[in-house]
Amino acid sequence: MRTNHHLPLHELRRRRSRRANALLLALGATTTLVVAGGTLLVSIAQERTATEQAIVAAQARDASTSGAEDALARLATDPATVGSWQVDLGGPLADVTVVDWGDNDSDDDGDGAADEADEQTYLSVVSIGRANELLDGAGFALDRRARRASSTTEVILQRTVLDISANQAVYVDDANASFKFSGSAFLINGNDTNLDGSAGPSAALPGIGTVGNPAGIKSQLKSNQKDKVIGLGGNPSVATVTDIDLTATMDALKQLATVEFNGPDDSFSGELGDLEGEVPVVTWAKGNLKLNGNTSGCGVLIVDGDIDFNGTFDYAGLVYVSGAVRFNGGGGGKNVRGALFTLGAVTGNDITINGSVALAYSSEAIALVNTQLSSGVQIVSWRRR
Ligand SMILES: [Ca+2]
Ligand SMILES: [Ca+2]
Repeated sequence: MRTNHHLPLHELRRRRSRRANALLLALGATTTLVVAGGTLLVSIAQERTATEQAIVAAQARDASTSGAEDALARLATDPATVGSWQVDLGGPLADVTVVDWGDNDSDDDGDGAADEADEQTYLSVVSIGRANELLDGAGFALDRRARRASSTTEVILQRTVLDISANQAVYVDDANASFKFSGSAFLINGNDTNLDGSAGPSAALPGIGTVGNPAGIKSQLKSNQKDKVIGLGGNPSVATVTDIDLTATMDALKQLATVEFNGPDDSFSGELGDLEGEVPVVTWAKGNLKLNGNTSGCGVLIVDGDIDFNGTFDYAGLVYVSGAVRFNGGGGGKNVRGALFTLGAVTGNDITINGSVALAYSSEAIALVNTQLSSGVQIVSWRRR
């Protein structure tokens, strides 16, 4: 029987060494397992931290957006809204501040001057959303919560400032415009007329105004029609007025449209704004428009094409037409208080006036439109960080 005692010394050492190595290997495996388990736990914890942080960051962003939306809602109700307030979103909070650039002693557009004319129509909203943050009594953040986040939304707004004026009751962009005046039941009136038909406070304007020599338009009125165009300068009241960039004016007003017809040919009867309640709207027809039946309204009516007034029409405000204007006979009276502007038709008569048509300059109607439609704000920019 062979025992270790019979082994040479060097062989004995070699065997012991091999056993020790095996033991070390076993120990090493255990250590690796322990380390791997530890890494896994740390990794899970880190992942949870990241998830929680992402949730909190998202809550802060949502809060900052909600705060800005709250400011817009308040401005829609009361355009004079300024100041600071807090919106509580059931945990997350938003600190909202609305500043009127025209009135804050600050050079908000960075042009070197504070509160100058350029800044007068602008507002800014800053909404700082915070999630999981403790605040002290003075509103300062306390550094106690493990995870917290804040996010800022900045919105720049511009007030709508509408300053439409009229220099006549009916403006024709072309002194060579062809009219078709039928009968003598119409009245184009440059004398200021209130909505109730009484005399208004402003000075009389021409009934028809055009760019260039008005003789061509005057000559199209028969003798029994000359006193159907009244206002500044006697009968017929047709005069040269300041050239208007009608296309640019119409393009600017289209931005405010809340009622749209998509063209190329639309028909409508009903209300375009609330005439009775004096609530104006901007209507934009992107093609030809036929108004049939009973139509009434208040505001601005823009037509990129020809307009046919077929039924009864009762309107306070401004009518802009890029094509022909046809007040067709029959179907009841057509009544516009405010002003009417046309570029003229591509072919055929530019303006047809047939039947009971009353077109009167009305400073009251124009002021109503300017005031009521100037109360809105438009978003110039919106960013969140
Ligand atoms: Ca300012
Ligand atoms: Ca400035």
